[in-house]
Amino acid sequence: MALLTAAAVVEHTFVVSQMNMRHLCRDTLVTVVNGQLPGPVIDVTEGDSVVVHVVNRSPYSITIHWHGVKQKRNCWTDGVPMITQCPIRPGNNFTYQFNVDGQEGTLWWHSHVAGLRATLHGALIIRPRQGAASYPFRRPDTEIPIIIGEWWQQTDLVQLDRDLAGGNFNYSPSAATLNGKLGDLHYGCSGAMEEGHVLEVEPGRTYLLRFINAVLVSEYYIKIAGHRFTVVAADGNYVNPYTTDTIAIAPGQTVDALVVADASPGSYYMVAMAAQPTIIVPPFPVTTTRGTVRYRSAGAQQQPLVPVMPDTHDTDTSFYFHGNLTGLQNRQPSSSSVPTRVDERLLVTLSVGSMCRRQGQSSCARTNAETIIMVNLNNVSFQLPGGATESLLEAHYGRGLGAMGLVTLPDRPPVAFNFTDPALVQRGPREAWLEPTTKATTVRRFRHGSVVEVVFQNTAVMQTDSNPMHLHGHDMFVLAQGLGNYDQARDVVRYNLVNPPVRNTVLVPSLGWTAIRFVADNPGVWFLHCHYLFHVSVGMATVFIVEDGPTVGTSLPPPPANFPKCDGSRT
Ligand SMILES: *[C@@H]1O[C@H](CO)[C@@H](O)[C@H](O)[C@H]1NC(C)=O
Ligand SMILES: *[C@@H]1O[C@H](CO)[C@@H](O)[C@H](O)[C@H]1NC(C)=O
Ligand SMILES: *[C@@H]1O[C@H](CO)[C@@H](O)[C@H](O)[C@H]1NC(C)=O
Ligand SMILES: *[C@@H]1O[C@H](CO)[C@@H](O)[C@H](O)[C@H]1NC(C)=O
Ligand SMILES: [Cu+2]
Repeated sequence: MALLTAAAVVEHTFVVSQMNMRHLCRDTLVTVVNGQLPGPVIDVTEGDSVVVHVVNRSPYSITIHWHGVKQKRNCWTDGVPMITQCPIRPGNNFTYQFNVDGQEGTLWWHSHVAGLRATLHGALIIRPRQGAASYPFRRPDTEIPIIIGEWWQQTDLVQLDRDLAGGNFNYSPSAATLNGKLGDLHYGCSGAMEEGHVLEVEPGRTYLLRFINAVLVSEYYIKIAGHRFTVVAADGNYVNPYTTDTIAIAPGQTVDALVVADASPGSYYMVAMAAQPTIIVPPFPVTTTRGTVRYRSAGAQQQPLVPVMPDTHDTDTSFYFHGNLTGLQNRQPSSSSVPTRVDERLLVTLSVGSMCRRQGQSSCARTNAETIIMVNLNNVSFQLPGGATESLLEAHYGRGLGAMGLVTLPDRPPVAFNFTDPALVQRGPREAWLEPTTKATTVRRFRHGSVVEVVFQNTAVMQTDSNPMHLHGHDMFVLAQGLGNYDQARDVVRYNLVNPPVRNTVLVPSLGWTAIRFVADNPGVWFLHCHYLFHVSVGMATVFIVEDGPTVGTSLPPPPANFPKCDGSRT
């Protein structure tokens, strides 16, 4: 025993409270951890245990989700309200305790309650146990997390979620941010520009930038004038080095990239710009933020060089960025090859439909006053079980899920239509032509150890959105992506079964599809959802239940002490 390197226990206290922050010359009440935005960085080494005491001094019930942490046999600390736990009520506290075994790279943490993750988030960095010299790429001189965020001053972010669920989509962020800074494209008070994020560099040095997209609503493109990125990891999994001048990153995703300070000493803007689908309903402002990469030796007065950004509606840049990533084999701490046997195959459409506003009414006038727009998976829009007194996970582990009124997620769309036919993207009175959809608490059960293949198929119903789909508790092999309708006979030969990238959030391209595989070997109740708030709030989600295996070591242990109790209210 004494020969083993002792793994550390890394302990944090997160006090969640509200405070005023001033941007765009206006005070806005925000909910933050320890008075910081972004919140504290959790910096650990592979194999460590993490203990976070969350003390809730905000007026909201909250949970914290450790995004990308696999939580092996520890679904209890996954932090999804009413799915894995009852939320922590105002004035209460709960201690999350988990290990980071077999994972390295950039992950993050965020609140999983409504829109609060816009301000309740931070980086979670897992370093290799053998130190930075063991990175499978040139050792960086400096490492910097860079969180792309959004500044919302229009609304209470919990109310925003209720408004979305009620059919009011007329909200948008006021600005984008880099590490909480809006940058000099925005005015603060008395004509002064907002402060931007500054990265000071020394000529010739190498920087590892750990990008995290923590926004609620958009993919982003990132560029630094005069510099190139070498992408070395994504979602906490190494990739074969890929050199590009533009990074594409969707909400929920992380990208680690090396930047060498090899330009002539000066100042260069780092720009993050929202990438939008070609047709977006309702229209949405493009948020752009910029910071500066400044060489220490350069004169301070110099006007920074501006990068040429892709067009906002250029979806190809995102498609090619994702298509060019390949996984670095034999390096993940728990490296595994793609399973070739498939036990379960699902084709899941990500689409839009409508429902009568009045509960229980099956038909109604197709007008905004009477119908409401919902998004769905295979034509079922997800809702949490009503009036539950415990989370799905507690019910699953305890008295069973029988009373929860669950419905099985269909394995295929009920109606095969020409999913990506652009004729389905219509303008005008939207409700009038949307097909009805239904709401239910959908789940799909998997036997322990099953190999699951899911093809996510976007549709052209109403819009041309991409969808970043995030699976909790498991990483996914991203086998292939394509445009148009998925066709198994044609597309299966394009699968990368050799070195696919491994991610926890896969981007399903605009008017296209993405095929993934994962091994359902982590017992528990795992949320699968789109990472756009405007989609997850109106039903683009489901739950994957992974059953216990045959042994104690493959089963979920009992819940931790002091697990929060429900008070009957939703959140
Ligand atoms: C956490 O809650 C317990 C039980 O209510 C209480 O005794 C304790 O003081 C609280 N801790 C903090 C740091 O608020
Ligand atoms: C990789 O990127 C290049 C340049 O953008 C593009 O032409 C190519 O099709 C991409 N490859 C894949 C497999 O997406
Ligand atoms: C689907 O729609 C596209 C675009 O209109 C069309 O080119 C294609 O032939 C259609 N496919 C089928 C199977 O009808
Ligand atoms: C979705 O389900 C509703 C209600 O069962 C049905 O009327 C509608 O035609 C379905 N639409 C699609 C695209 O499957
Ligand atoms: Cu979505």
